[in-house]
Amino acid sequence: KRTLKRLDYKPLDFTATQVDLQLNLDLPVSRVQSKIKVKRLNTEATSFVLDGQKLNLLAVKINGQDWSAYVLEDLEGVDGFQNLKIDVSSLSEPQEFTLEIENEFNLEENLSMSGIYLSDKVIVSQCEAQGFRRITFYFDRPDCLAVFTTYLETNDSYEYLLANGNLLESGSLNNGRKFAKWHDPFPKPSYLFACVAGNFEVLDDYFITKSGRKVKLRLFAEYGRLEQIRFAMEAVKRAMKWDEDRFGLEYDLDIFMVVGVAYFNAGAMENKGLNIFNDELLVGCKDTVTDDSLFSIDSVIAHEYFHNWTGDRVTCRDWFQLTLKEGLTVFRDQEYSSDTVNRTMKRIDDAEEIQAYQFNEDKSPLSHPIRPDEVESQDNFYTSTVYEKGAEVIRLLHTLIGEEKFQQGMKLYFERHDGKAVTCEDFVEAMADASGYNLDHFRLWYSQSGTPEVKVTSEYDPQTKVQKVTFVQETAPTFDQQEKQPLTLALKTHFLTPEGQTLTNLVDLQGKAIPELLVFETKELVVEIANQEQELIVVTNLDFSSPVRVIQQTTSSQLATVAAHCQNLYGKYFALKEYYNSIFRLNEENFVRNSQAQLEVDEHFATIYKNLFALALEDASFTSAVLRFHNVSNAITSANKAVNPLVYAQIDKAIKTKLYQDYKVQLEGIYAQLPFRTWEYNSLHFGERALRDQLLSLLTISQENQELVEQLYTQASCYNDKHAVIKAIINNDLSALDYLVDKFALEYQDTASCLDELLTLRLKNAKSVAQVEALLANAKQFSITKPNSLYTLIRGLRLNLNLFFTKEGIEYIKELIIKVDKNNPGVSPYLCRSFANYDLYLDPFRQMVIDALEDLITNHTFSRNATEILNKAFE
Ligand code: HT7
Ligand code: ZN
Repeated sequence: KRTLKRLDYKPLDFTATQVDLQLNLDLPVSRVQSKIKVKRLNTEATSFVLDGQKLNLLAVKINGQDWSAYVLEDLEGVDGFQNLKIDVSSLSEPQEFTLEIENEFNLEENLSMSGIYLSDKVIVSQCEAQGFRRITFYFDRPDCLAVFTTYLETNDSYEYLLANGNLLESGSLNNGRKFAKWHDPFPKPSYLFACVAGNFEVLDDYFITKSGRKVKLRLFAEYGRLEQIRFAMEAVKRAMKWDEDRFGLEYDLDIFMVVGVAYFNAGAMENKGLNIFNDELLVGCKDTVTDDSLFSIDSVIAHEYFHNWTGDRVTCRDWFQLTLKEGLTVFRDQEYSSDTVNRTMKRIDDAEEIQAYQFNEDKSPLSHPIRPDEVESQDNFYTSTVYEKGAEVIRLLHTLIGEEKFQQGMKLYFERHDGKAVTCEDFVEAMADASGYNLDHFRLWYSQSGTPEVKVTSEYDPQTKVQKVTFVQETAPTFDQQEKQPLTLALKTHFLTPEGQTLTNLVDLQGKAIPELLVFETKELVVEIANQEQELIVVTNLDFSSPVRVIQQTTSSQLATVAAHCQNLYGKYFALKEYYNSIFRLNEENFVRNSQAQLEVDEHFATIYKNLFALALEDASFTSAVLRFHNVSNAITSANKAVNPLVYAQIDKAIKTKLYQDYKVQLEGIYAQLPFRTWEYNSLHFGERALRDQLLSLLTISQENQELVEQLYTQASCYNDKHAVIKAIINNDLSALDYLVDKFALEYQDTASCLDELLTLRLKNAKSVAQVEALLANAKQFSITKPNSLYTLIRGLRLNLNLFFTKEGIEYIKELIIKVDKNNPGVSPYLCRSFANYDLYLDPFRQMVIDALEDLITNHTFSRNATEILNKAFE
C-alpha cells in the first residue's frame, strides 16, 4: 500500500520553465524528442526524478552532450510506472541547463485513454491527472509550470494537427509527411498539454472579446456532424460572453478549439486553448439528443471554457487541491446555467444530485473531505465530493458574503495568483481579505468529511405565544474521520402558518427581526419567535443553502400544506419528495410479506397529487421534475436506512399504478393539452416536453393508452419525444409496439448516443445475463474498449435491480471489472464504485455485494486505481 499524503507536499528541487516537444505520431510506435529548460530551485539539490509510464527511453542529453548519469527504475505493479532519476552533481552550472530526452511509446497498444491514444482513427491526448508521463519523462505534477512549443509530425493522411496555443507554422514535408508547430505563451502544467491528429468536420466562427479582440473559434467533430455541432458553437459564445459579464474574465489566446472524440474516459478536458470532449457532450441537436443532453452539452462546454481562468491561468499546487479548480468551476457552470435557463430548477436538480450521490459517498467507506488528506491513486480524486460538494462549499461562501464581495474576492485571487499553482487556502484567503469576513471557521468545510445533519425541533407555548425553534447540527463519524466539529451553516428558512401563509417580519423576544438566512457555526441555534397565535411550520435549508441533511418530524398534514402553499419552489419540491418517501416507509412491511399487497396511503395522498396535477400545465418543469423523482433508485438512496431494493421496486411500481388509476382522467387531460410547439431551447419548452415524457410513461403503465405512444412517434418533432416513446414501450413492456423501437433503431443507426440510450433501456429490463450478452452482441455501436459503451452497460445493469442482485448478475459485473481494468484503469474504478454502497441494502443483498468484493480482492490483481476503491470498500 502506497499512501500519498497532502501534508507530505514538497516543492520541486528542479523545475521546467520551457519545453520544446517534437512528437512524431506514428503507429504502432510514436517517437518523442523533448527539450526542456530546467531550472534549479533548491541550491542544495544535485539530482531529480522524472515520471514515466510504459515508455521506452532512447537517449538523455544535457546541454547537448550525451548524459549517462541516470537510473531508470520500473516501479512494481501492473500500471507500468517508471522513475527516471538524473544526477547532475557533475554539472558545472546546475542552476540552469537544457535537458533532452528521446523516447518511444506504443500508441496502438495504449487502451487506457490516457497519454496519447487512438480514438477510432483519431490520435488524441488526455493528460489529466497523470497522462503526460505516458508521452515522455517529465515533472508530471501540477506545480511545474512551463511554456510549451509543440511540433507535431505525422504521415499526410491526417488533415488536422492541433496542439495548445497559437499556430506558428504548418505544412507538408517532402516525404509524404506533414507538420504543425504550436506555441502556448501561458505557462502551464503538463496535465493541460494536448495534441490531436485527425480528420474532422469543422465549424468555424469567431467571438469579439470585451476589449475588442477577435478570437477564432473552431469546433471539430466526426464527418457528417456539422449540423450537430452548431448548438455547441452557440454554447461556446454564450459561455464566453457570460464569463465577461458576470466574472469580468476575457479569453486570452487568438484561437479557441474544441474537439469531440468517440473514445474518452471522462466528459471533457480543459486543455489550454484546445478542449477535448467526449463527443456525447459536444455533438447533438434537437433531432439527435434529448433536452437533458443538450442542457449537459451547454453546461459542460461552459464548464471547460470557464476552466481557462479557474484551472488553467490559476492552477492547483498538488492534486489534493483539486476542488480549488473543480468545485469553483462547477459553481461557475451552475451559475451560468441558472442565469441562462432556469435558476430554481437548476438548484433543485443540483440539490437532488448531491443528495443522491454525494451524501451516499459521504456515508460509504469512500468518504473524504472536499480537499482529501490521503489517497493511493491520484486518479481517484475525481469524485462527487470534490466536484459537487466542493461547489456547494463555494456556493455557501457566496451566500455568506454576497455576490459583490465574492467578485472582489475573485479579482484579488487572480491578481495574486495568475500564472501560479496554488492551494485552497490561497483561495479562501483572497476571499477573506477582499470581503473583510473572518473565514477561519468556514475553512473547516475543506477538511471535514461527512454530511452534517441538522435536527430541527419546535416547541410552541400558547400561553406566552412564543415558538422556540432549535437547530442542532451534528456530523456522524465517517469511515475516514472519527472526530467532527460544528461547521459554518447558512439555512434559508421560511415559517408558514398551518393554512400555508409564509410569514415575513417575524421578530424574536427582543423585537429583533428574524432573518430569512440563519447563519451559525455553533452546535445549536435557538430561534424564539414572539407573538404567534399558532404554531408555525418550519421549512428550512431552502434552495439547499447548505450541503446538509435536514432531520425534522414533519407530519403528512404539514407536508401537504408546504407542498400546496410554500412560495419557495424548492421547499414545495422537497415536501413532495419527503411525502413520496414516506409512502415507502408506510408500505415496507406489507410488501415484504406480500409482493402483491395493496398500496396503503394516508388521507393526504389525494389532496397532494390533485394539487400537483392541477398545477401541471402552469408549471410543467416543476411537475415533470416531481414525477421524475418517482423512481426506485431515488427512493433507495433517499431512504436514509438500509432497504430491500426489490421490495422498493415493487412499491414504486404500485405508487405509479395508483397515480394512474386515481388520476387517469386528469392526467389524460393534461397530456392532451400539452402543446407541440416549434422546438426552442428554453425552460418553458423543456418543461412541456419533459412532462409529456413523464406522463406518457405513467399513462401506459397498465398497458392502456398505447395509441398515445403511436401518435407521439408520428407527431414528434424532436428526439426528446421519440426517446419518450421508446422509454414508455420498453419500461412498460408494450410489446405490441416493438415495431416502433425497431423503427427508432433504424432511424438512429448511425448515432451511437441514441443507440446507447436504447441499449440502456433494454439492459435495464433484461431478464438474464444471457439476454444482456445477446443485447451487446447485437449492438453495433458497442465495443468493450469504448468508455461510453462501458458506462452504458454499467448504467443499465445498475438500474436492473432484479438482475444486479442475482448470483449471475454480480458474477457478470465482477468479470467485467477484471477485464476492463487490464486495459483501462480510468474506467474500472467507476465500475468498482457500484460495490461500495452496500450499506444501502439489507441482507442478503448487502452480503452478496460484500462477498463479491472479497472475491475480487483476494483472488485478483488490479491497477492502483481499482485496488484503492476495492480495498476501501471492503475495509
Ligand atoms: N478536469 C477534467 C478532468 C478529466 C479527467 C480526470 C481523470 C481522467 C480523465 C479525465 N478527463 C478529464 C474535466 C473537468 O472536470 O473539467
Ligand atoms: Zn472541471
